[in-house]
Amino acid sequence: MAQQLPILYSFRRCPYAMRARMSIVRTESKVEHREVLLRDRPPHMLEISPKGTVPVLLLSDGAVIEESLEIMQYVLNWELSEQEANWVERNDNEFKFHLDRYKYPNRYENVNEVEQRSAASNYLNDLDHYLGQELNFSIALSDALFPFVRQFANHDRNWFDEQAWLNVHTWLAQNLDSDEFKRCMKKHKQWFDGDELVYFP
Ligand SMILES: N[C@@H](CCC(=O)N[C@@H](CS)C(=O)NCC(=O)O)C(=O)O
Repeated sequence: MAQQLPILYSFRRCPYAMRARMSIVRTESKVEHREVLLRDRPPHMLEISPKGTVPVLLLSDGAVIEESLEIMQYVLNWELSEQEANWVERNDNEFKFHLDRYKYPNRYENVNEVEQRSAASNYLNDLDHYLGQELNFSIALSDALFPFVRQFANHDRNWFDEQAWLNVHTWLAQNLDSDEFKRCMKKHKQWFDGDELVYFP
């Protein structure tokens, strides 16, 4: 039987998976949802995407999209402007690099948590400035970035709240309070082959 809906392999707390799910919520599209635990990834997911990261979207025609940004682009039919591409690039590389080291300094050698937080803050200073002046900040770009800023904020919420990033605070709060984000964060049980189909959102 032909596969009816695209299948999304996802992990609730993964910021890359969140951005992909946000694009699905925004467009009112629907997928078959398979919740993955990273330590116990389903063989079928590894078969279609051996690199083993989430999210992965398997389309009805058998095509596999295994990069979160490409899933967003596909779902939203989104062509990034040069400026948008620059922000995603900074987020996924520079900011994510420092975010990981800020959250888990013990996983790396010679890493100081406070230095990493300060390096990550360069990005947030610039983002705050950009949010303050850029009226054309697209929802797509916003969704591509905020799950990562959420992670940073949650690591030490008191410290984050004390920082003078007024635009970032407002922007993040609006996203976290949104109905779309609540739908995006719907809880699912770990998926096993043979389970009854589960849909998202
Ligand atoms: N470049 C990938 C990165 C995805 C990614 O690293 N996801 C994490 C979870 S948040 C993961 O699957 N990690 C497992 C691993 O790296 O083996 C994307 O944008 O989709």
